[in-house]
Amino acid sequence: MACPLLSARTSIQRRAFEKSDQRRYEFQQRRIISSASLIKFHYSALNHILQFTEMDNIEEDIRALQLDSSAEDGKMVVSNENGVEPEELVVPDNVEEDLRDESHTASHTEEDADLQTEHSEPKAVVEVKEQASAAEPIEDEVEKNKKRHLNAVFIGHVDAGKSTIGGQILYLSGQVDERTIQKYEKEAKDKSRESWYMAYIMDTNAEERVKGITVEVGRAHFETETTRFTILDAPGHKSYVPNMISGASQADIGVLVISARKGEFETGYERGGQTREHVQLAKTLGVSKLLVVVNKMDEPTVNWSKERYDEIESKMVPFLKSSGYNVKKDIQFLPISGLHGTNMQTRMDKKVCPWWNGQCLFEALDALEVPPRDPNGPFRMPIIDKFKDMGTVVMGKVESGSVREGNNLVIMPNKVQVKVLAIYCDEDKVRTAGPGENLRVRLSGIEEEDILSGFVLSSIEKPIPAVNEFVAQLHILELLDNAIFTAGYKAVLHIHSVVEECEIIELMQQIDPKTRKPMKKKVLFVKNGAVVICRIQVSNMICIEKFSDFQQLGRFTLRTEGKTVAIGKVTDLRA
Ligand SMILES: Nc1nc2c(ncn2[C@@H]2O[C@H](COP(=O)(O)OP(=O)(O)OP(=O)(O)O)[C@@H](O)[C@H]2O)c(=O)[nH]1
Ligand SMILES: [Mg+2]
Repeated sequence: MACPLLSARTSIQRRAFEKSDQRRYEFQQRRIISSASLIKFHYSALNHILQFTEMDNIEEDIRALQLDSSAEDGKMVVSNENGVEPEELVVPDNVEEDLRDESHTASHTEEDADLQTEHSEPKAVVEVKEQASAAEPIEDEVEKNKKRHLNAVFIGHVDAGKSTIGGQILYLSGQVDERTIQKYEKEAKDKSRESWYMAYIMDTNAEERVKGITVEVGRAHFETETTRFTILDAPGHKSYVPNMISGASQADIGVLVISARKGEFETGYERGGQTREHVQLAKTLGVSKLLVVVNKMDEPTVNWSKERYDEIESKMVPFLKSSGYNVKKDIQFLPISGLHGTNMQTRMDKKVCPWWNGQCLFEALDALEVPPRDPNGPFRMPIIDKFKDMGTVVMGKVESGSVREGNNLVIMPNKVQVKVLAIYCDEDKVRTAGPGENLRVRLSGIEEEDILSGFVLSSIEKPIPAVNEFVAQLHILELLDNAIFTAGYKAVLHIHSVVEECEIIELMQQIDPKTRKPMKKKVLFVKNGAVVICRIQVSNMICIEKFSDFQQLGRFTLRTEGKTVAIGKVTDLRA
């Protein structure tokens, strides 16, 4: 699989890049910028596996399993006789369904989906301010660890303004110069996409720029007072939901971007809109906090209207609750203009918006609190990609534990012992790194071709379990053509960086939605909305954890023909 991990670089370097081995080159560019880098993922494997078809509506009654933070919502305790731990499920709220505004003003149509999902050409990267390149100095560990690190995924319906906001953040934090902006303005104008110039900072593929749609997850870094952020700019178009899942599965927090423009909020929010689907997937994938950014407040149909802002907030709140978020604790709304950078780095002028007294985006991001991670847990780093560079280099986010240069680790599930030769965090070489960090780790003891994405770099003492069967509690969302869900059902399993075909082997127990207790009678099939405990098999060994042991590596989604059909959590592992 191609691995277009690209570091920010100058145009001269880009030309060199085009002639050289892409991955090797980019890896050598690690010191071009310090805090600024912009990287694009290429998840072509996902796109091979998944056939993108119409993304039909996902019913609003999805209730992510174990949506534990929705404290205001009712909860149900589910126990069963199969040794599965008692679990909590959220009782669905009634979600308002009155939004059926057909005035679809979004500028993208179905035809826009004809983008090829696989790009031979990797995402090019913005030319950001060049900084002196040092010869791989080892960062001072104390310096490096002073600020916490958070992965923030930008989600929301197509055209909501995610890439524009991402680009604006890089611009405001001084990582993109005026000259580059002017160049993008001209390029966007030439493509008759004048207003897209800010999004070009994140959307770096030619196809993306022509169509004005993000396809691959864009990645960039910036810092606030207290935090180093990695931005994961997810695509909003329904055809690229698998890429969004990959981005969200690496995230700690989410920025849900909603367009306030007349008709655009409505289109995203209605059934089948990605505002809904992204929220539901984000919760399932472990994104515990959401900043809901009401964007395009400058737009003439909005003009910083308090009524419009309040309308969006009042419609989103019940939906967010029903998706499992505790609106008081986990959700924060704020109005911005991504295009103009208003209320982003600094609070906005009262002249612009007299009624807003709250925080700006950077402040809100800074203040977000996420549960502390355990740096002393067993080491777990799901591998999202790999390449050769003076050894074998694997990329991924550390989900648990810490790693140090010289450590001996094991790659699971193939149980190959490896030694850590070097660790790169963002663009810097470091001696040690902890949970939450996005790393590239150079290893000896294994060949690149013996590693697949989805494998896990793991501690030797406590390696991650490898199984080809597990028991899971599943919530069926919406099956294709209202099909029934029974033993023999096949789907694509997404769990951390694993994408694997799977089959339901046995339905073990159904959970009664009324009593919220396991039903006594044998279950042969279930329909939409059911909660069921079942055995799932995959043909290749995969590395997963029980949800009760490790949430991030134990929650998953099932997709069929490009549509999310179920979400679940692993309750038991079978050898
Ligand atoms: N007026 C106005 N337009 C905006 C604002 N933010 C984004 N836009 C416009 O909305 C359009 C889509 O912006 P993008 O940033 O590409 O949207 P996106 O959410 O990244 O879209 P996908 O990646 O395809 O899902 C562009 O024309 C932007 O200029 C804003 O704050 N105000
Ligand atoms: Mg985008």
